[in-house]
Amino acid sequence: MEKMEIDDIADDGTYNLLNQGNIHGRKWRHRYVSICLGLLCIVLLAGNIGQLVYSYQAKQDNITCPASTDAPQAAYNALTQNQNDILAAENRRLCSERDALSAEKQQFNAMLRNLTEHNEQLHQICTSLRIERDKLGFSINNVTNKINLLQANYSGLKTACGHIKTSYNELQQTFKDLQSDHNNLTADVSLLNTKYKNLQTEKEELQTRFSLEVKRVQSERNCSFLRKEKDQLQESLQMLNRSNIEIQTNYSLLWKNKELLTTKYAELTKEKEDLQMRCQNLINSTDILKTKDKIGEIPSELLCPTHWRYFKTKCYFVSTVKKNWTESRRACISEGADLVIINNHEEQSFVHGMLHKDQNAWIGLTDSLTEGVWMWVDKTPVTKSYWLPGQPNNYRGQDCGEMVQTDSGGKWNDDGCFSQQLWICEK
Ligand SMILES: [Ca+2]
Ligand SMILES: [Ca+2]
Ligand SMILES: [Ca+2]
Repeated sequence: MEKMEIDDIADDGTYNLLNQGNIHGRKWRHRYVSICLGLLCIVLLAGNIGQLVYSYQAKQDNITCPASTDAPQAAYNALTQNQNDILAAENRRLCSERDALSAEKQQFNAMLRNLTEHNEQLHQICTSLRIERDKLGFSINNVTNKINLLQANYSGLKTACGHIKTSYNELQQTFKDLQSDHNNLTADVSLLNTKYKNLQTEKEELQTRFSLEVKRVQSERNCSFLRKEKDQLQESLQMLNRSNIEIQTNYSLLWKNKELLTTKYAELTKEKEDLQMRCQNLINSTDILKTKDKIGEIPSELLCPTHWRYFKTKCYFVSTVKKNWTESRRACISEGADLVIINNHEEQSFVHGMLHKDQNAWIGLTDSLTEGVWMWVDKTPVTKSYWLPGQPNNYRGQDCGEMVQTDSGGKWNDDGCFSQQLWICEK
């Protein structure tokens, strides 16, 4: 469209210029032809006038010639007069026509001068127009070059426009693809959100399961620990059973020895009584009392080992380290003693008094052989007990006795045999 418009403008401009030149040329040609025709008419008219003038002079010459007779002469004269009148009239008419033609000639001459001047002006105008035409031709060339350049630019722009249209179509296609991708992605996002929520729910369920699993593992660990403790207890039980068998064997032997000794003791007692009876008569009762007083003054350090305390013919020891009941008893046996056996209230008070505040200690008391049947380590049953209220309760299988400090004095409690405690030996 732009090219067409430019072409139209260029063509119109050129066309107008050419048309204007043609119009001016035609007008000038018409004028030249009119002028020539006017001049030709003037020349013809001048010729006619000259002929008429010549004819008139010839007639004048003929009129002046003398006549020989009167009638014809009169008729001739009349006719001549008539003709002279006609000629005079004609002469006047021709003179007037001549004057008119002269005036017209002058007018034509004036017009010719004017036309000449106008012609010169027109020449000048034509020259200036030629110059302008050349300028316009140069301008037209420039414009043509510009038009060509613009056409080239237009072609380039058209090509670029085509590329842009192609790119636009491609971009539109890309946009459609992107829109489609966007829709797909939106659908994917919705799907992922749903999956995320499902995963959150699964995560919470797994966390719950994990907590339960952790608790289960902890329980298994506790069970494992308890199994180990149970195994240790079983081993200890087996060891105790073996010890029990050995002790029972020893007990049987000792029982036999005891019976023998009891028999011997009875015999010796009888001998002693006899001897006492004999001595009673022989020894002064005062000397006997003095001897007894001296024995009572003997310090306990001389009667018992170091760190042991003497009480009513027995030595007692409180450990400074802690062991379980079996190892505590083994330590006592290694010292030629055993865990303390409390035979009466005085001994209970004494043993309790050996402990400091907040101290507990193993004593020779157990129901490991028969649950609920408490016996001393020498297999003798418990006749007088000092249990805490509510004890023994066999909590988690407690089978070993301990001395416990309370505000109301020493009391007994059953505890787990593998607890680490101080211990009290007696020998
Ligand atoms: Ca005792
Ligand atoms: Ca028990
Ligand atoms: Ca208890």
